[in-house]
Formats: sequence, structure tokens, C-alpha cells
Amino acid sequence: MPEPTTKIQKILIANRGEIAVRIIRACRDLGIPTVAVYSEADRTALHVRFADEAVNIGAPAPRESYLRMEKIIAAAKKTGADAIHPGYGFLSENADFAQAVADEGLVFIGPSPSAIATMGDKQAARTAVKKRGVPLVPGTEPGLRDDELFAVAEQIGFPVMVKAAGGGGGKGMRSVNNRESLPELLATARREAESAFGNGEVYLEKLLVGARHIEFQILADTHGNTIHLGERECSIQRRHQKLVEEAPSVFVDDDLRRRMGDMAIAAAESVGYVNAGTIECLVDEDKNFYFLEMNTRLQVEHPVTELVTGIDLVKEQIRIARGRRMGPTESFLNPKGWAIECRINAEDPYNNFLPSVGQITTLLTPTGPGVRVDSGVYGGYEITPYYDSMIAKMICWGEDRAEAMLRMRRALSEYKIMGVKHNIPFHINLLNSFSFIAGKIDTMFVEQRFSMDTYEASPTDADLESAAIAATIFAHRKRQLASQVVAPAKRDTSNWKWVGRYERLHK
Ligand code: MV4
Repeated sequence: MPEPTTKIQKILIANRGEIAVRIIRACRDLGIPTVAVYSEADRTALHVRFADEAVNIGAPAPRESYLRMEKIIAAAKKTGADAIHPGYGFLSENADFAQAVADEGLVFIGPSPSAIATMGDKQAARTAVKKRGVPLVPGTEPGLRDDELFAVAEQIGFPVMVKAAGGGGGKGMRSVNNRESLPELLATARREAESAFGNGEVYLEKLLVGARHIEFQILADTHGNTIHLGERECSIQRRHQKLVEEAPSVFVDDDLRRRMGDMAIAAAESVGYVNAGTIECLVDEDKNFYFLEMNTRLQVEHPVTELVTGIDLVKEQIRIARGRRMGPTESFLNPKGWAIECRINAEDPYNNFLPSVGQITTLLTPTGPGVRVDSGVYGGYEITPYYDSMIAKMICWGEDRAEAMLRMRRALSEYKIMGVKHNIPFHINLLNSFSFIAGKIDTMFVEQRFSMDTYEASPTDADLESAAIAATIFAHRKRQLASQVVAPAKRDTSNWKWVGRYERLHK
């Protein structure tokens, strides 16, 4: 008997920028026509140019366009799209949107509204996964009175973290260092949570310091198959914006991967999860791991998993939404090599990462062996202030971590973006940092131990230890590869200088 399938003959992409382009590409590979939606500010955006059809959905502000469910559903109806891919951000983790799409007889390419709702309520998520034996950060149960919260805080010990049930991704969280400040911070957190998420519920967790942020990619089909595609190391971040991700993690050995992978599958199964999702964890120095939350969407950093597994995650999402079984699982279980992603943001790393707007006057995008660039921009494109500042992602693959890093350094040095400030100098310096090269990173690294002038400071004992580890890593590489290690980037790595040299050479 043939497998039951859901008809998907045209897909509307309810997003913009690089992720809309990424999804359109998967659709084109599958021979599925696409519909873009766009705001007034995005008339000339790349996703509009690449889609087969495009519908204007309103003013630039997301509340007037990309967050308007009814306009997006109307655009699908008008163009005859039978499925909607939400991408990440915007409506991607909105259970009401997933329900509204289904109510209109359209396919939501993602999990069920109930799975989104349960995982979206971070307390409900803790309760759900706990039933399957998933390890949680020690913390409070839902529905406690203040005196009960105080008692649990004493029991688990300070510092603790107050987290909003309706938050996530670092939103609505704050640390509490001592018992004296708890009552006031709790009250403030409730007020803020009520106004930010329309849900004043908060809970406490023990604050884990110096842990790594490691997440597992999950795929689940409608036939009861749930698998994981390994981990991504996401500790390189600043103010909860990830900047660099890699797969696998230097910290995860085969045994830890097996145990964390089993945990991630159990967490997804606890809510009957279907489609692609991510289990976020903290892992401490002793390799104890704890479930933090589940992201019920495709993530920005999904390409690092794609490059080490050979899986096209967007194709798999569509395949699953069609009711088909997942592809041959053996290929999922054989990750190969190493992948690193640098998020290219229009932000000035020399000025507190201040967002930069304006026209991209010149754009030269790297390519060559092991280089993938997922971009939402082109030369002449105007970057507006309405949306996030990520304009592209560069993902490099190598046989091992050293080769992936060397290719990333090569590609970063080729990347030329002029007209707006961008964070490529940050990435170049990061890839020259001893700690990063040695894999000695945690979630505090960028904010507390890295600066754009790191290479000018005298090295600390920790730096020297890292350098020794790095030297060992590089000693295992060919002399030819090691010789490509370039000098640390100074301020003169700006594109202006590069263009100047180019012109001198050719006059
Ligand atoms: C934590 C934590 C430490 N202890 N919870 C951030 C994103 C969201 N998914 C949960 N996050 C964290 N939760 C406890 N109990 C550390 C993080 C965290 C983090 C915190 C501060 C600065 C950067 C961070 C990066 C990743 C995770």
C-alpha cells in the first residue's frame, strides 16, 4: 500500500532575508513553485526576486506585515499555495498561527500547534520532558506561591535564575545573586513578563556558570520515527545573539553524544513532536548535561548540521509535512568532518556592535572548496533598520576542525562588503584567538574574555595553556596548512584598505 501523502504543490514562505532564500532553494530543488511575501521595505529584496510569485503584505514594521497572520494566509489563498513554511523568528513559534493555517486547510511546515504551545511555555516544557526522565536544571515546579519559591531557592542555593515561562532564547531571564534581592527581582520579573509575553508566570532555576551551550538537531516524521542529527556548539554568542556555531562540538565524545542524543529524542517524543526541532542544553565542565528548552523551528545555524550529515533539512521538513517517511537513516548516523558557521551581521564590532544601515556598494562573496554562503543581499542592496542585522551566513566544511577553520580564515579574508559596517573583522580576530582555536569556549567567552584587541594584550596563563593545546592541534596538520595561519587582524583589515591595495596593484 502506498504511504499516505499530503498534497503540497506550492509553498508560501512566511519570512524574508537569507532564510526565505534558503527555503526557496530547497523548493526549487524539489520542483515546488514558491510564493514570497514582502513588506514595503523589501520590494527589491532577494527573496522576492527568487520566488516564482510575490505578494505585498504591508508596511515595513513587522507588526504590519511579517507578523500579520491574516495577511499571510490571505496571500496563500490568493496564490493557491497549499503549504506555508514559517522559517525562523516572526510567526515560526506561534501556535495560534500554526492552528490558523491548519484551520484554513493549509499545511504548516512544522510541528503541531500543541507541541509548539507546550514547548513555548518553558515551565510546561520542563514538566513534559521530566516525565520522560530528561535531566533538568534544578528548579521550581509550576504553580508555587512566593514563600514556596523562596524555600526552593534556599534549597538549590544562590545564585539562581528567574525565568519567564513565556520567554525563551534568553528573553525574560535574570540572575539573582543572594536571598535578599530575590523578593524584589521576582516582582520585577513578573511585571516585565506580563507586559512582554502577556504571561506573568516565572520560575526559578539554579544558575549554571561557565557551562557550554550545546544543542541537538531533531527530525521526527508522522510515522513515529524520531532521530537526532548530532549536536551544535553554540557558546560563541553576545547578548544572546549567537555569532559562531560549529558541529560537532570539541567537548562532546561518543559516549556523551549517545547519552545526550537519547535524552534529546525522549524530550521531543514527550510532546509528540513532528518535523525539525532543536533541544537546547547546558553542559558543565564535568559533562553533566541539562535540558534548557526546545526550539520548535528550523534554526539559523541549521547549515552546520547539513554540512556534516549531508542532509538537506528543509527538504526533510517538506518531506515530513507531506506525510512521507524520513530518508535513509544510516546517512544521518554517519556525520563526516567539521563545519563552522560565522554569522555576517551589518554591525560595527569596533563600536559595540552598533547596527549599520545603508546601501551595499560593493559585494564580493567568497567561494571555493568547502565554502557555503547563505545570503539575503546583493551588491546595490539597501540595508534598512526594520529587521535584524544578519545579512548572510558563511559556513565552511573541512575533514577536521583545523581544516574547517583554515578554510573559514581564507574565505573571511576574501569576503568584501562595502557601504555598511560589518562584523567580518570580529570573525577574523576570533579565528586568531588561542582560546577559540583550542576550543576552550563557553557562553561567557565573547563578553568576558574576548576583545577586538585581544592579540595586543599580554597573554594570561590561560592563554598560554590554550596556545599549547592549539600548537598541538596544528602540529598534527601538514606543514603546508600550518603555514597558512595568518597574522591577527588589525584595524587595517577594513575593506577600504583592501580596495586601496587592489587599486595600487592594478594601476
Ligand atoms: C541558563 C543559563 C545558566 N543557568 N539557565 C540562554 C538562552 C536560553 N535558552 C537559556 N539560556 C541560559 N539559561 C540557567 N539555569 C545560561 C543560559 C545561557 C546564557 C546565559 C547568559 C549569557 C549567555 C548565555 C548563553 C547561552 C545560554
